[in-house]
Formats: sequence, C-alpha cells, structure tokens
Amino acid sequence: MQVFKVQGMSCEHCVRAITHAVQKLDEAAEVEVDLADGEVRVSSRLSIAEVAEAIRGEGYEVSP
Ligand SMILES: [Cu+2]
Repeated sequence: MQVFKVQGMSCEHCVRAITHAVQKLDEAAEVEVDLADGEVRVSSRLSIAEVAEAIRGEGYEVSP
C-alpha cells in the first residue's frame, strides 16, 4: 500500500475526484481517502509517481 500526504482535500467531492482519477489508471485500485489526516492510501499496480501525478492532475498538492 502507498500512502500520500495530500493538501486541499475537504469534502466528498474531493474523495470521489481522487478515487476516480486513480481508478481511471487502474480499475482495480483500492483508494482510501482520510480527510481528517489529509492522507490518501492506495493499493494498486501503479507506481508512486503515477498515483501522485493523478492526484496532482485533480488540482491537489501531494507531499513527497
Ligand atoms: Cu471537496
């Protein structure tokens, strides 16, 4: 599982946007968004860079 620190997530819209962006690259990806901790946890066949790029593509900041 990969864990990303993501800034700017605030609501269910953000959860859906990020989940869909990752699942667009890997349909089978499991995406768990923790709004309270500002964390996104992903289990997928994607690389860390690919997931980070997908999240950034939705307009969120991803910490290295
Ligand atoms: Cu939102």
